[in-house]
Amino acid sequence: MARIDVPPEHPRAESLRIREKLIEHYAKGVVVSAGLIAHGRGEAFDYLLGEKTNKPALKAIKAATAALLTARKPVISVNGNTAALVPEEIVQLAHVTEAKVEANLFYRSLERELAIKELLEDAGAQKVLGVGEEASAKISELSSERRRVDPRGILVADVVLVPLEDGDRTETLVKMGKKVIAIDLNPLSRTAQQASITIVDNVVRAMPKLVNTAEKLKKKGMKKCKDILLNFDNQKNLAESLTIIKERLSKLAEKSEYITLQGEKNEI
Ligand code: PTJ
Repeated sequence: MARIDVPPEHPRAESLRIREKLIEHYAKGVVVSAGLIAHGRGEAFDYLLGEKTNKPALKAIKAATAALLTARKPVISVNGNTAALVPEEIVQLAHVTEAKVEANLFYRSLERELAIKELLEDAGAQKVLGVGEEASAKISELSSERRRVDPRGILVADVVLVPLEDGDRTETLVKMGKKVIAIDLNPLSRTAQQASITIVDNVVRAMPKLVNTAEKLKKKGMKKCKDILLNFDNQKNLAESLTIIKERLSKLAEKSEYITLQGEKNEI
């Protein structure tokens, strides 16, 4: 497979490094080809959002950590793209919030589950649920392979974090009475619309911030977490993400210039 060394001075070095990581994990059997397509879709929305964690995403990150910290049985659901991009942060977040980690794949195969398990264990995970026969429970309302879950994990969870998800499962988990936290760059996706808390941000930026916020919030106690949750409105927050895109595009159209991440201004 043709590979490139990303020159550090390349204006899109970070974006290229992320792509390379996904391609590398595609070759290892962790990421599926549809995962590469999904990433391209995410990148397009990231451009529209200005490739940074915006205010509504920060609000959702706070609410998400509050939900994880107050949960009785929190679970972080891991798919191929997430395992490839943020394995260490998954383990760190699970540690701070005392959440379980479960592999749950749309394109399910034992080989992929084992590859993801190994990747997460190399990153420090003690236990990865949902692998092979351990995913012995079924969510009957779901038709995709995601219906197979671990009876110690997603099945009994009260809060589930689902980065890069498809809409069906989010809807079903919410119907089952679970609080679903989504990380999705597309504020219009069914997942984003159906989740209880939607973080409209790139998983590579959102996950380290979730870890950091959880560490800080944990010290402030349960009352603070509950107040944050009471004051969070997901639909309002999603509308704010859309407004950010709208206003950003209007400004760019007016000025005919592209404002880069570093705040430099380049003529288009
Ligand atoms: O590993 P598997 O088998 O479980 O499959 C994983 C994929 C991602 C292929 C599967 O869940 C899928 O097909 O997802 P969708 O329906 O393509 O949705 C993925 C969503 O994630 C889209 O709304 C993308 O905009 C969004 N997305 C892509 N990359 C990122 C992202 N959101 C946050 N951070 C990203 N890096």
